[in-house]
Amino acid sequence: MVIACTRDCYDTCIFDDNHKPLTLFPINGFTCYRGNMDIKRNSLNRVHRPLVDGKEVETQIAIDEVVKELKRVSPHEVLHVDYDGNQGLLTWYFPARLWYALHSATTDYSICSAEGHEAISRVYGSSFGETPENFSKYNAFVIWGSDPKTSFIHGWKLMKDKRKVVIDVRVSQTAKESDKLFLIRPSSDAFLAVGVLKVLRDRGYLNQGIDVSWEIIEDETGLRRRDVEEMAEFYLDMKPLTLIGFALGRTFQGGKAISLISTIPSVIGMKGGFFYSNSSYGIDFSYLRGKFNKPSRVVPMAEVSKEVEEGKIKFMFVWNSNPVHSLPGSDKIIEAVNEGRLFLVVHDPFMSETAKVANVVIPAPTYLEKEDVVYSYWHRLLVYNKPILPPKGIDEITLMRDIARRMEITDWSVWEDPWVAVSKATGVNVQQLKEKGIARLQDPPLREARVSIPTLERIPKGTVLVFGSHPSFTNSQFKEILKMEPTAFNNKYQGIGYVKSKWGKIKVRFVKSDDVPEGVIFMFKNQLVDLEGKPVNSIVGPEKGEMAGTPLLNFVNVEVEITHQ
Ligand SMILES: Nc1nc2c(c(=O)[nH]1)N[C@H]1C(S)=C(S)[C@@H](COP(=O)(O)OP(=O)(O)OC[C@H]3O[C@@H](n4cnc5c(=O)[nH]c(N)nc54)[C@H](O)[C@@H]3O)O[C@H]1N2
Ligand SMILES: Nc1nc2c(c(=O)[nH]1)N[C@H]1C(S)=C(S)[C@@H](COP(=O)(O)OP(=O)(O)OC[C@H]3O[C@@H](n4cnc5c(=O)[nH]c(N)nc54)[C@H](O)[C@@H]3O)O[C@H]1N2
Ligand code: SF4
Ligand SMILES: [Mo]
Repeated sequence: MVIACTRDCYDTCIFDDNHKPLTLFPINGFTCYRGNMDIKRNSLNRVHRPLVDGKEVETQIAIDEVVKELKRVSPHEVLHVDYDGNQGLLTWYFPARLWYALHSATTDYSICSAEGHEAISRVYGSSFGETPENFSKYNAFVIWGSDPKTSFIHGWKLMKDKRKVVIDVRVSQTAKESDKLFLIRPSSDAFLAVGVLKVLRDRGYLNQGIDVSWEIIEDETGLRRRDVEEMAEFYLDMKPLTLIGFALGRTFQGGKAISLISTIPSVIGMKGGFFYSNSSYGIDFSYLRGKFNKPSRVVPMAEVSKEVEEGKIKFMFVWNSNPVHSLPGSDKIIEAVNEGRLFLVVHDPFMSETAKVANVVIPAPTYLEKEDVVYSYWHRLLVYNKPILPPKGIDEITLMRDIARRMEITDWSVWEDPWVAVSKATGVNVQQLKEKGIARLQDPPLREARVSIPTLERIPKGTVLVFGSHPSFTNSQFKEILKMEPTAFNNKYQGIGYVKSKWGKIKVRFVKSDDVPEGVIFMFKNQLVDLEGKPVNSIVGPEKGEMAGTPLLNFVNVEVEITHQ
């Protein structure tokens, strides 16, 4: 028997029934701090009983409350917010069928990787890149807007002892253990990529006009022409694999940057040569979610809080996500609940920041407590999870069907056998998967790139707040094991004070660090509650990417005010 970690993570570690990581490639017998602490964490900070207005009630009473409120509003005023708290097909995807059958509003699922999927698909027709097996074939890597030493430990392991060049806006852990860092200004990646392509064009690899001058490239990136030439030469000499980080999709002009970066390997004649996320092939997620039932409308994740404030959303059902922590402008969600303008329901195993303010909280089992099928966005192994601990709470599908029954939803998709749905969506024989525990998904055929150089916009000037992963958390998860103060790393200020944007201000501790250049403030994306308990994302606006609407989380223009040392 095996069990896969369901956290939003490249690696999707697979464990045996003693919770030891398998020696199978690419898990290779090791895991992270969170993997090691999972069993301990499982009993901490749990939602033990359903809560209505903070009071413990029987499950049926909580569901009655949900249904009563749901009947009061129109489908277009109902929004389901679900993301990757658990990467199980039966936890995240299949339960969405209720909300599609109800024709409620849906989000655009853009918060994390959507911008890059779209950007690479515009070049290659798909965003699928190199598999872990192929990582091993490369002798050099370009790590662009990514911190794999922190966020992708098994990928990082495969890069060990290889030549590594990093492009980042601060000195990350990855940069410290690589051969070279090109430290650039926030969101200037598209200009750097165009610079590299300009060198390649001058050397005969590309036959296209590029009308961006060296003065502009140097001004925007903060690099010299010679640095850009050095990078192009690294590409030509080493034919590296480019790891394109999700962080880039959350920058200003991030979609264009990712399209351009993904083009470079093909311009120098490589087949493949990049990796972003491999979730785009082999699983029909739309079918699993029941997207054939049309939602009444799609709300960009960047604008959820804005729509809540405008009164367009009156009922929000959250599972597998912690929007008060993770969505832009999320202080508006808290305000609306407190003022009775929004009815908020949260289904979560843990008392998340969103659960703390919700009208109704329903406890969910963790991945250690339920059956599921788990995939990875890096490797191609599909895993059948069998519970290894007794269940707590009510699982997603049972909850969805309980609500469906009371809403008199007869749509077949809600009542389809989930195992039949999994087999249709993956092409995998479920019986065999259950027996063997692991199946391998097919890889898609290689695709040719369509190279085109877009017109770039100059980057608005100012100090920029950017975010990155912390090794001991996954997004908002794991705070029960490790506590950390919200900290703004920067090269000037020390003490307590405010980070201010045009959307508001947050109180944090400032820590001076040589790893962060002037013009940049760096925070871990796992500490998104300020010193006064307010969401850090209060200062993030509704601006979004032009290709897939990903919020510009890594391009928040800010000012600093120190109040005391
Ligand atoms: N330990 C751990 N692992 C995780 C996660 C976690 O929370 N903790 N989260 C998972 C999830 S949800 C995701 S999306 C991935 C994210 O993993 P990554 O793609 O690695 O993204 P981040 O960690 O957000 O940021 C990576 C780097 O991008 C840099 N950066 C920020 N802005 C810019 C820019 O404009 N240009 C360039 N070139 N660099 C920039 C940051 O300084 C940071 O060092 O990791 C996953 N893995
Ligand atoms: N400012 C800023 N904001 C960001 C980012 C940033 O870099 N900066 N990063 C963004 C990124 S990359 C991402 S991916 C998003 C992530 O944003 P979210 O989707 O909000 O991710 P988490 O914070 O991990 O919240 C997941 C929730 O799911 C719950 N959960 C876990 N397992 C289960 C389960 O089996 N069932 C149910 N019902 N619930 C479960 C967890 O307890 C947790 O409360 O945040 C984004 N927000
Ligand atoms: S969080 Fe990532 S590295 Fe850690 S156990 Fe889970 S899949 Fe493995
Ligand atoms: Mo993410």
